Amino acid sequence: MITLSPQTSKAEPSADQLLSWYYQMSVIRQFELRCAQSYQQQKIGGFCHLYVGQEAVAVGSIAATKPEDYVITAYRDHGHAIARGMDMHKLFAELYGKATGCSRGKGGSMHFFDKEKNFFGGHAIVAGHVPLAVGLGWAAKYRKEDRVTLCYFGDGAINQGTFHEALNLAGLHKLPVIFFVENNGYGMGTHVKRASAVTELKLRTEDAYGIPGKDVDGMDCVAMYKMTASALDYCRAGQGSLFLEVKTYRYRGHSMSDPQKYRTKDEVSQYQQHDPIGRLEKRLSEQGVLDDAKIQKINNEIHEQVEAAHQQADADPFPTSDDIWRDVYSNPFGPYLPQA
Ligand SMILES: Cc1ncc(C[n+]2csc(CCOP(=O)(O)OP(=O)(O)O)c2C)c(N)n1
Ligand SMILES: [Mg+2]
Repeated sequence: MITLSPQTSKAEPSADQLLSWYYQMSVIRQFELRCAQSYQQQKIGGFCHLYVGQEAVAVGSIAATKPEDYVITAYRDHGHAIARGMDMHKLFAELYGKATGCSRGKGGSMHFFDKEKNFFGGHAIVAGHVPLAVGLGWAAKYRKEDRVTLCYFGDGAINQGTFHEALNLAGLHKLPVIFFVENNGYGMGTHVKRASAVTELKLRTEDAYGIPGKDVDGMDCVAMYKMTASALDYCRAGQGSLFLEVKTYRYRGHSMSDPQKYRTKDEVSQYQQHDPIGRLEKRLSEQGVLDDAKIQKINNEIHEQVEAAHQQADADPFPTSDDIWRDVYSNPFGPYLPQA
């Protein structure tokens, strides 16, 4: 029986914390809207999956981490990267294929990466990174380091074989990993009900792998923060892994070319009534922390930052043809490898 209660584990966040989360979610929203524009202007090549609507998931959960904790996610990775504190200029540069990009322009939208921030990507293959998260968890436990791995993936990932193999190992070895399934209702255009035999996703790991599951409102960054803080305590106490079903929703298409015939506009607008940014804006306005003028000022400031980062990236150079041979292999754990 685990004690994991988002209500009781942590003190209420302060007004400053809430304001900072409001700010971060708004940065992600504006970054994504600029991406949509840049994509239409053909500045971004390849796939591009926007995080609009899901901002509270990354912001609330990552706010509860320590810098030493590891973060790893799938291809819808812009929000997690920003919440982890990655530099927007380097992100735009990566999207535009520039040499100054966080992955030197060779990864693109789905492969953001920042070793300094312990952000381990950005992975394009559905559920392909879940075993990597287990590897990160194993490394932390083996080296007796106080690090928890936060691993994010979509509802489409949990029917993949790799997911089940990885969770079995995490459960068996009681690894310090929090698995977040960002259940936004759809894998591309297929509703969860048409893809999963058991649609209450939080139930799927306890009996199978000994990993308790909980659900959390992913449209509420405070709920995300509290649940994650509780889960981090659980992992840091050596109790093993947790599986969190995050109820969320994406407002935009799956990727940039999605006619969205699988859902109605009405469905989208119903979820938008619970918009994570709007909800927090209301709460902070009721507390007297925000008013119309402050909201306008914050949004203008963010707009300027996003535009400056985009313009800088736009003016940056592309990699040279010689760069194609660089960074093909790397050894990120150099000092830890056994000595010959
Ligand atoms: C192994 C694998 N199969 C298929 C794809 C194609 N694909 C890309 S995204 C996606 C849907 C995944 O949906 P979900 O996990 O719910 O994530 P979301 O897009 O909702 O964030 C699919 C099938 C892929 N990238 N990798
Ligand atoms: Mg999904």
